[in-house]
Amino acid sequence: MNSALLLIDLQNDFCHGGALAVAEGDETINVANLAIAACRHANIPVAASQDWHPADHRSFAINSSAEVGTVGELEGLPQVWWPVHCVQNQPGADFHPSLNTAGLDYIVHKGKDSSVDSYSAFFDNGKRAATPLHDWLQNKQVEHLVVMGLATDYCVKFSVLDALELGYEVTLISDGCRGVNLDADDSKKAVEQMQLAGAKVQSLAQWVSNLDFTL
Ligand code: VGL
Ligand code: ZN
Repeated sequence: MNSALLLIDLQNDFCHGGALAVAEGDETINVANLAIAACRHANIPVAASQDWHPADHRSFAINSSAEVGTVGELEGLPQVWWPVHCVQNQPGADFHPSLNTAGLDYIVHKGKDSSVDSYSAFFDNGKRAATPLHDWLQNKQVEHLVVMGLATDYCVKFSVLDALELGYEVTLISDGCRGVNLDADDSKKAVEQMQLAGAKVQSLAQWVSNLDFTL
């Protein structure tokens, strides 16, 4: 079965000093670089998503006259109001400087429509539009996705649930994820939800040990 690695939103704004910094977010970068190296050896394609918002995105609290961290509604969908983050072509939207971007085969941008948030790398939150990611993976006859990144309780969770719904087998690399945790146990619950939906949860070392080569 063909696998692909999917790295979710390893961007400055979700890392230390960023606009929507996730605790220990930077610690995912080494895990990602090890995963990329393993994939290069095993001929496994690597895709990465970038949260890629226009400056007028309405998930930004300031654009919706709302308070950061509270929940409201956007075009009929529940919406957490976020600080301004990952604005297209701004430094906050760049990949973390330590990420081995030369090892990426494909980049998918999401969250470009101002009127709807897009946690998943496959669809916006209303499932109104799809990104090109599924087509790219199908083209490569990928059936198994290995997923890690930021944030566990938002973009990783929604990407994994959509991938399972689309029929992929999914392995979540647990040590390659960190969460926002608006509530303290959000990430724990997210992992349980992904597992219940059918995702396999492994550490990077566990996953790599089952590839037929040594790093
Ligand atoms: C994300 C909140 C808002 C994420 C993106 O990458 O998990 N979270 N936008
Ligand atoms: Zn966002």
